[in-house]
Amino acid sequence: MTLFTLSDEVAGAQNEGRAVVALESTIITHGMPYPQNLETARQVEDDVRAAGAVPATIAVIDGTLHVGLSAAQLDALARAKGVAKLSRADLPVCMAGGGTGATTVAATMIAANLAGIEVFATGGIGGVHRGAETSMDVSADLQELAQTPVTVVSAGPKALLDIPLTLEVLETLGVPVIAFGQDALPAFWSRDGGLAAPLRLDRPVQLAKAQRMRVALGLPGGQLVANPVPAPDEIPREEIEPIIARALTEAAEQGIAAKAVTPFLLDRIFALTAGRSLSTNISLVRNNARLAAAIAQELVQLPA
Ligand code: PSU
Repeated sequence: MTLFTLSDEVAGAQNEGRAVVALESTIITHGMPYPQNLETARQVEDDVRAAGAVPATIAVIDGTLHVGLSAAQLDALARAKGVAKLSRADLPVCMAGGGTGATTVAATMIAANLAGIEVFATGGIGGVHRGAETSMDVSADLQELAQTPVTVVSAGPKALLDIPLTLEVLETLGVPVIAFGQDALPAFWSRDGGLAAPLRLDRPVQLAKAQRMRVALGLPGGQLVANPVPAPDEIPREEIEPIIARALTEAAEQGIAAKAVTPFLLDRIFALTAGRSLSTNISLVRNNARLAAAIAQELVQLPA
């Protein structure tokens, strides 16, 4: 059974032993409004190419798991309404039923690993939501990091989560959380989330070697890289925190639950910051794509 389809560009890169970076699609369908979602998706792919690697945006279209989308497929996905959000549990059901869906961090890691892609760039990962002690809302992204050997380059856990609890769960699961180039753990829109990062590395080659060592030791799972958003584009923690608090109150009042929480909060924070949160989100995703491309280039030079 053919499980996935490679785009020509990705297939060509793999044949030639060139660096490939996986990209997710939930950020396109649920993380940003149209048309900025499409512009960003194209821009991020171009950033990966400009940094010397090949982008593989991942999504399920009419039941087929695509690793690398054509320009027309990317366009259609960005314009589509009501696209499913696929995590580990939903991916096989969507594919078996011939459906269309965007992949979250968890599902993108699964697809990347199947296709032999070791590094993946996103914005922020899902984690332990605030109030999880009663809602039990913990993203499947955390479990995936514990079992699938892909390096995920993020700007840290999304600031709307309970970051201390997210770190605790990642520690329990044995997932390395590595700040890139600084001691503080970045938190998505802010360079300093107010906590020290458990680990720090300063060069892409160190990140590439750390993942290979993990595999060599027989340890399952990947690693989470937390790459701070470029300073000119950040929203400092003191500024974003009251806005997050307000969006969370609105979500609770309106009974928003489960998979709808993150898209609802991102949308409200966009409105409450008059669009600034989106500019920051775009900047950090592009920054992560560039770092992921640098790691991918180191990986192709390391012995397998
Ligand atoms: N990064 C962003 N925007 C997003 C996401 C990541 O900048 O929308 C998506 C990712 O796909 C991640 C998902 O897996 O949000 C987490 O959703 P949840 O909190 O429902 O697990």
